[in-house]
Amino acid sequence: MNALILVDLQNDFLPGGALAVPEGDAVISVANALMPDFDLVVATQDWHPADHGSFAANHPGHSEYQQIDLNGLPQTLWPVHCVQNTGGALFAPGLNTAGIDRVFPKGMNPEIDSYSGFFDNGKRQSTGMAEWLREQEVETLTVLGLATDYCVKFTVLDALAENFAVNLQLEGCRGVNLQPGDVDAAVEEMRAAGAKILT
Ligand code: VGL
Ligand code: ZN
Repeated sequence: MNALILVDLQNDFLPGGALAVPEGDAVISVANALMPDFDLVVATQDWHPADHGSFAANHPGHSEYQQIDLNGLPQTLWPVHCVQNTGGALFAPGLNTAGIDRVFPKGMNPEIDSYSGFFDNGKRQSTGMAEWLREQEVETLTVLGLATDYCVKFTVLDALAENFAVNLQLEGCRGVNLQPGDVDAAVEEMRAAGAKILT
């Protein structure tokens, strides 16, 4: 079985959103076009409580995009984004959500961030996605979404560590590039870890 993994195709990551990824809207049509080619389509959804520790607003004296230590892990402080039950957390309006078989929310624990769709950043808790994919007898994952240098990267690296074969659909990805070159470095890291890069 082949599964398509759609990473965080949510309003806050699109132009005009709270944590807009440049050209993030360009990947929606890529996602819609690929869905019919897969046995299963899975979406991850960044789904934070308002008091989440990754939000700069919850750390007085700190600013957005600063790095801090959050309960023992390095944490980039982000603008408030993808708060549960707000419009910014909804899937992109153009996304064919009827084609999605299963959604895995992540980032609900205010004490720790969760870039990957599989585990939190400390690999302490599983979302259940790996177990579910194995139950469906999925062996190969094709991953696309936002953002290449954060949630896509960590989802791909965890998928490889969980022994799935992974294709990265680059045309369906856009990144943040907080530092110039971050996206290229992320793609190289995924390739070196065993992902097949599709362009
Ligand atoms: C993401 C930063 C914070 C992502 C999520 O989807 O890549 N990035 N939360
Ligand atoms: Zn987030």
